[in-house]
Amino acid sequence: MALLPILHYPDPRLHQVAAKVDRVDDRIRQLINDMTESMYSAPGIGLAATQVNVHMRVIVIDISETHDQLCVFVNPELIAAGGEVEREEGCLSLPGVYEKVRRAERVTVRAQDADGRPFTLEAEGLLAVCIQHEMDHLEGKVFVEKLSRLKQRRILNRIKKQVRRTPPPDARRLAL
Ligand code: K1U
Ligand code: ZN
Repeated sequence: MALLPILHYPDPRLHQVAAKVDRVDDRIRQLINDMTESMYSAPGIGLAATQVNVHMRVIVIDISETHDQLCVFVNPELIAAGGEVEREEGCLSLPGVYEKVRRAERVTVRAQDADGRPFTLEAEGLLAVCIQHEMDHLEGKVFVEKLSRLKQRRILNRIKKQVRRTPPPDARRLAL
């Protein structure tokens, strides 16, 4: 298994729309394993392939504290959605940014598992929010793009300031 580097907003590669997976083979299973390890290590409760610069429709989610309830979604499709909730979200592509976002309260998703077997899942609460957040990534959408223009501009300015304050990796090595 390998830890995969996660793209950070506003990297334009986060806006690429992911392609359908034709066949769930060993290459996809390797990607699923690497994404799972990267998600747990970050730590996070979800990860979309887009975030590791692989533009295929693959998502991993585990909202448990014990890291033993992994859900794998290949080619996820939203087949039903209902209700409305506003909940604080984070994103591994925007470290340190947490904002409230409005989404459907309940979703029904059809997808394939790591063996290519189709399944349907009904979700609510944090799992439903996380599924929608990750499916947005596959469409090239990042959660802050659901916020007002003003909030987006403030977040972008904060990120730019952080980047200016952080020396490049080579300079960091020399400083050690
Ligand atoms: O897609 C991502 O960037 C992962 C993101 C998923 C997510 C979190 C909250 C609401 C919607 C979607 C994260 O995992 S951010 C980190 C996080 O929420 C967390 C990290 C450690 C423990 C518990 C939560
Ligand atoms: Zn995210």
